[in-house]
Amino acid sequence: MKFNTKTIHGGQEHDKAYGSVMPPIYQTSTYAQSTPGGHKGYEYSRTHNPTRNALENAFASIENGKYGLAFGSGLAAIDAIIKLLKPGDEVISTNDLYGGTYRLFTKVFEGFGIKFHFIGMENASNIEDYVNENTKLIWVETPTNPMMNIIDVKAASNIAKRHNILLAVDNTFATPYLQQPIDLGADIVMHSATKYLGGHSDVVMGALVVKDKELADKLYFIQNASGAVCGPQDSFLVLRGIKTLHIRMQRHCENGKAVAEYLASHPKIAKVYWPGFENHPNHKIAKNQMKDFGGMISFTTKGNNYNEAIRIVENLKIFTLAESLGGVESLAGHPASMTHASIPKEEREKTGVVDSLIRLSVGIEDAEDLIADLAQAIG
Ligand code: P1T
Repeated sequence: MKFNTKTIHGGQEHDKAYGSVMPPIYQTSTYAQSTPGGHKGYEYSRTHNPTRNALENAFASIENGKYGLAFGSGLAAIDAIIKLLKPGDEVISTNDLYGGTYRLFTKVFEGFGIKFHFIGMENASNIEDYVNENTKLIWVETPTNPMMNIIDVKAASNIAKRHNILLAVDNTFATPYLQQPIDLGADIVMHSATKYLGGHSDVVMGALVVKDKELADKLYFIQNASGAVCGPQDSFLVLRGIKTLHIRMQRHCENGKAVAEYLASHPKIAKVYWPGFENHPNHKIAKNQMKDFGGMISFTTKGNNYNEAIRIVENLKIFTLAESLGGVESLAGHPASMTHASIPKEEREKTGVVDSLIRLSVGIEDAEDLIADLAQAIG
């Protein structure tokens, strides 16, 4: 099955009871048993739920993995991965990443004795310098949030395999429409399904996909033991969202290109961060590992100050000033005070998250309207 067909049919079967084309929303916490242990495969909805399982099978299919797991948020999915580790273990992570991920790593898991190295991975060979006998996980986000750095997943995977370390890739910005990290050698693919997979800004959810049975069993154990699962209604919504992922992403990419090019030509704009530009430092790697360049863009103005950035995001009318991304509607954010506020100023400024940075999630409206909105807001 090719990708577009998988978004609609991957891992799906018609409901056995009445043939319903979409799985029913099994809004139940528990399942009748005829005798203790005598059940039809479902005991309790933290462990399994048929609607969630249908979604988990879809996750596995679109990411070319074998096993999918759905969680109550993207961070809950990341939390499950880090719970594979023990005190004393070390993680090598990208230094530019979602602020909430950084907060989870530093404010929660460092307290449990796990050590994190945040490093620039634009040159993936840098990873090797931080590997030691305690290194158990490499954490890659690509494109990174919000600087749109591109990390070579295959190169990271070669290092991981050489040292017997797990490689996890946060594929939230790219989605499997653009890149499939398991095919590039990743062990775990993670998503904030809140974003493009759901696609309609109406659900908070996380996803993991793996290929290896032993790793899947460990993660299923954590999913059930820690219990950060999503409900059946949300599972249904994300399953519905995935069915249009390919056509939404195609438009996100087209509009992203139009907006990025407009911003790059604007006399008041200083820098535009988008991997589709030939002068993006890792454009070649992006071209190799991604099918297109997506609809996420960050930029700074020549004025280079906080007040100007705030004025622009407040003036936007079609773009909504909001956290999150990946929905059909265009959103704008100010990372320094919103999504990345939990990263200390000195740390975030090192990676480029300065006070004048604005991040756009370009939606699937008419590009002309989006450009006109930016034009009036920038002034
Ligand atoms: O919000 P949640 O579903 O828990 O997912 C966290 C997360 C993980 N990884 C990446 C790359 C993300 O962008 C996010 C969430 N990000 C936002 C809310 C944001 O506006 O950037």
